[in-house]
Amino acid sequence: MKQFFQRAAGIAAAAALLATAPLSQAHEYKLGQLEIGHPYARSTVPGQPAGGAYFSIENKGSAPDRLVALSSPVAKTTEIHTMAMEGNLMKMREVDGGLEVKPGQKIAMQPGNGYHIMLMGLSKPLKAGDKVPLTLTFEKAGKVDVTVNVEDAAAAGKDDMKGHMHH
Ligand SMILES: [Cu+2]
Repeated sequence: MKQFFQRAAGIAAAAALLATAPLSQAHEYKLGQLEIGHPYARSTVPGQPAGGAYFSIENKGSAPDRLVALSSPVAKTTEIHTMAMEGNLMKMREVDGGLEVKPGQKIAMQPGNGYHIMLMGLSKPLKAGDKVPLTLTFEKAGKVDVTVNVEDAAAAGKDDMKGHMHH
């Protein structure tokens, strides 16, 4: 697994420079005091082992919560990743212990920087227009099922798509 991330890191660096948010119809989900906004994933090409998924989490409550697990039938494993500068390289790594959302905080995942969800071991390519089920588990609020809209990665820039090819 370590090797996998090291190989991915260099490619991910290029993606960071080219990120733009795709335009599409918004959809959102509520779970207690949490709001999950517009889950979407980037389309992948055949043979691509992993894809990125993104959404926003807003905590409207007065206590922190934590996204601790995710699962999807299209991926063998699903991880929360963060991208950060290490020296002069942008690297992605798994977030240890889940992703905390503080009261009043809104975390907006996006391609190229900050957090994203990595769908690893895809059973088939994600095609633009596909709808993919994803289950989010929060430490306190529990589980919520959302629908991830697959959007055309090429529409946001070819180089950005390459950034998530992971090989
Ligand atoms: Cu990743």
